[in-house]
Amino acid sequence: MKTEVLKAKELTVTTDGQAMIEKARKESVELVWDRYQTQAKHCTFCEAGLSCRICMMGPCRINPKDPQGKKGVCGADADIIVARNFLRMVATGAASHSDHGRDLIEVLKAIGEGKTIGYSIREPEKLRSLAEEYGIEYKGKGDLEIARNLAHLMEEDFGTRLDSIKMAKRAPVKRFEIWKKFGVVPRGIDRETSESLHRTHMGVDNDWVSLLLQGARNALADGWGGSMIGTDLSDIIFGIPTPKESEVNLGVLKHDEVNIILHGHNPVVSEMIFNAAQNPRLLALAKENGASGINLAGVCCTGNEVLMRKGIPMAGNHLMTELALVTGAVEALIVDYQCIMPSLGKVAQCYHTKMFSTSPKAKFPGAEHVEITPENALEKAEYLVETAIKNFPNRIKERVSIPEKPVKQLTGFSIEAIVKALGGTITPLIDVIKAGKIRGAVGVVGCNNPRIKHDNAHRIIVRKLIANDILVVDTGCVSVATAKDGLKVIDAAQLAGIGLMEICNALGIPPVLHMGSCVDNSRIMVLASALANYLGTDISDLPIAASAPEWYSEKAVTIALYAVASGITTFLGPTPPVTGSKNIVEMALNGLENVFGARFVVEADPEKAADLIINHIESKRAKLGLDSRIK
Ligand code: BF8
Ligand code: SF4
Repeated sequence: MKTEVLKAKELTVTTDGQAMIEKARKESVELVWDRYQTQAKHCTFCEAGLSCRICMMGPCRINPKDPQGKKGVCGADADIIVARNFLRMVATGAASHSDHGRDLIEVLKAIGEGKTIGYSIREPEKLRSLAEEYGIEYKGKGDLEIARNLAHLMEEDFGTRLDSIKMAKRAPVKRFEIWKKFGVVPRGIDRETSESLHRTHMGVDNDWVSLLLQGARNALADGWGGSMIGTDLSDIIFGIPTPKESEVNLGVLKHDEVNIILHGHNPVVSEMIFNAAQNPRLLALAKENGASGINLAGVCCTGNEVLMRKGIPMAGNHLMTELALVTGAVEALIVDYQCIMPSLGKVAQCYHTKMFSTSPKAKFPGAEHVEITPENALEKAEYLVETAIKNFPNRIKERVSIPEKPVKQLTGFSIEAIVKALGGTITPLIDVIKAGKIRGAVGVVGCNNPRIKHDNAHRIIVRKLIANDILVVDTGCVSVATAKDGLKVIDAAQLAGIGLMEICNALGIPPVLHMGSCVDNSRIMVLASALANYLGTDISDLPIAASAPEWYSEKAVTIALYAVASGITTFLGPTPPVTGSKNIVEMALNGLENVFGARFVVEADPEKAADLIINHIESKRAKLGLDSRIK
């Protein structure tokens, strides 16, 4: 099929991205946008959520307006089909984050049992505070014993037979009561995902409301369970992030060093690569091979994890992953799991780049598989770094192009770091919100999507929010977009409204605070709970919102749903595949307000979306009796 070649400027707003798209075109390297174009017109049934391939009486696709064809073979109508499809998306997203959390429990357990030399307990105080939360008698016990006990109880959280997973109790009392009232308190983390799959088998749950409520429970099991465990254990094992300077964009790659890109989501592998890259033997080997050093750079959420804790520079986000290899300057791409396009092995083969997969759960065409476990991690990490070094002489100098200079960024704003910047309590943050200097806060989160001009919506929305005195916290791929736009330096306060500018300058923080990877959206939940508890209210009363302007992933669906179920109204760019059910659309856009005190808003135009978010924040302020700019 012949397709129109779109100009690089129409595909991405980033200049490093544009340069590499043009280079890829010249070198005949196929990219995500090329494949997107060859997809022809999207199936309207699938886009509306009206196609079902759950069983082999089908597959079915239905048209609710057609009197002959408005039901599937089993009799499922639009509401049932859309709700089942949606619930399966939520379950997949929850499974992804939660399985990531489980891998960290396994590392914690291996530390406790003395089975690993690479990993250790970096934050004993946080370990003890988690132990206390889980009811472990920790006094007089050593770190390793506490680690074993905590790992065991967290494993229980995945399959618990209790009424609630442990960390759901972190929510404000009023919120927990709402969850109880609607029967969505998450029980076991795996149990909810498993039950969602059960309910969506043909002939099980055929009530769209009931299916959606299970979606909320499954999503909450992720946000207040699997993801939260992932975040807290990463902090305990690898350190609580603290503010640190770093850099971003493809300019972080170096002409004279061995460049290794870390991609995926779980810091378990990348932290070991970091350790291996400090090894004097390997540094000497790099010199022997003509390189002046070993340069690690991250992409996507693994990138966020090592950026937050180690200050490792960030090469790019989801749609920049192929382009990072197009520089021709990457010796090794080391991946764990999630959001790793299966095209990457092919792109790597267009250059000298070697791609390595490391998780038994995630293998890729064109990649060498080097399985990393808690027991062998350091040794295998050293092998990977060594292989990358030995690949340096294979770099084809004439094909190397590293576009532009990197942009500076200040990163590492864990809750602990934010509280510290505030002087030890959240009181000053509450005070400036009450005084109206900061109008509220918005978590801008999520992905890139080739359906939308890369990073364009992120930039427009975030710039407009800060200009209107709204503090932005970001995670995931958005955080790369805002950093590249220069919004994560203290000087960016100049782009903020007068009130936010004053606060940023006084505290020495940027107007956009990086809170980490996508599992770290759990940090936003904990912060929102702390604010609500301080005010003796519920999360849904706060002048806050969430926004996912360019989302693509099932994980983003789960995050958006747990945000709404936690009381945070969420603004989406791309429309989820639910438009085939009028009932579900009505529920998502309005009805949920009566259930969770929050709802979804869908607005593809970033300017309009920003206005809607600002209006939402101001109306929440008015309801709290604070001054409001609503006209
Ligand atoms: O988990 S933001 S594209 S990399 S899904 Fe993926 Fe989306 Fe990026 Fe991180 Ni989150
Ligand atoms: Fe068709 Fe029903 Fe089977 Fe879905 S579950 S494929 S609607 S028969």
